Amino acid sequence: MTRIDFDALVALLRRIFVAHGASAAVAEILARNCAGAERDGAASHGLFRIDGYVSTLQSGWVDPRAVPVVEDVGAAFVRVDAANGFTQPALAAATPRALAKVREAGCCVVAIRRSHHFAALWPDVEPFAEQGLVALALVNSMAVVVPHGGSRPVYGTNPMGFAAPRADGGILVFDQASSAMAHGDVQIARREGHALPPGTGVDADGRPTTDPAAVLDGGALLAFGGHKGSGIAMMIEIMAAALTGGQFSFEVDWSAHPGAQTPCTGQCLILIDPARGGTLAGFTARVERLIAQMHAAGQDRLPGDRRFATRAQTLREGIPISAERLARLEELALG
Ligand code: NDP
Ligand code: PYC
Repeated sequence: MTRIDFDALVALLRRIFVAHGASAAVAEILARNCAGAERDGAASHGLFRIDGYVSTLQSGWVDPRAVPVVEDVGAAFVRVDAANGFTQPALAAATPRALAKVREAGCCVVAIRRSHHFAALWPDVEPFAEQGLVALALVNSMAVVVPHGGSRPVYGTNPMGFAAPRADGGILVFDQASSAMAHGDVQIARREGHALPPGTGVDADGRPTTDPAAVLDGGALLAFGGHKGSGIAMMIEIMAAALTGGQFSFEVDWSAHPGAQTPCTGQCLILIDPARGGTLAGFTARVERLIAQMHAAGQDRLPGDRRFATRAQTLREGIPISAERLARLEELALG
């Protein structure tokens, strides 16, 4: 194991994306996003994803030079056609308009379609909470999750990311899949030879299994929390696909692009100015009151605590990386 500085990792990843056809602007956004996940110890969406990005870029499934089209469609509604590009550049293109609308209307919906999301969601919501806003992001992915009581996959692993400002200028964030486990973590379990916890997935015959290979090769994941998580996965399909004009997870068909891994679907982002419900200080004081009760009840760890602690440590000491992985990244950067 060696360690790499965050900026050096961003620069290396930027070279990989550019070497595989991305525009400079897209490469910069994806490199920061992926390096940020590795910096935060978010293993399922950090460097582990680079081979998947490269394989997808080589397949011609995504346009890494896409220029998103942002449309102003209402007092508090921005619509974005990501033009078969990645979601994060589309969100970046929509952000100035969305923030102007939040300032005017107190809230804004950003509906992104024809977009590829292959990353964690917290980078999509954290910057807004850092500006004093409440942010909720919903994304659908590819059909690998069986609806409750069903026998074949319909939903994606459909993550949701939520962030809110805190009184000390920090933020409270949670970000999770609506499947019992993120698909990336199932792939990591297979690679590392770990069994899955019971209740994670089923095999090709619909039988419960703890074998990651059985889930990945013809089987499927279950939603977290039985019918309740299944309902949330359904809601996310509606918000991220029906509302935005993106594809449902079950509509993603990459069969003409062998090697493609990034689902082309949609994202719905809802931004709210909490000061409109009173004052920002009043809102954050209420958030702190809730957190104090959670701690008093025995919850030591808040969502986001582990990531923020890892971030602080890796920014100080560098991001751990194996010599083998670093060599692989250097090789990919040559194109
Ligand atoms: P986890 O189950 O690892 O974590 C979910 C949330 O719970 C995090 O905010 C985490 O905080 C928090 N948390 C974890 N353990 C505890 C605990 N003991 N006490 C309190 N809070 C806790 O997330 P998932 O595996 O479900 O998802 C991983 C990532 O995969 C997410 O970033 C998600 O966006 C991404 N994903 C992306 C998809 C896509 O289509 N792009 C699809 C599915 C998932 P902390 O971060 O600090 O650990
Ligand atoms: O980990 O479930 C996942 C996932 C799907 C798309 C990107 N990540």
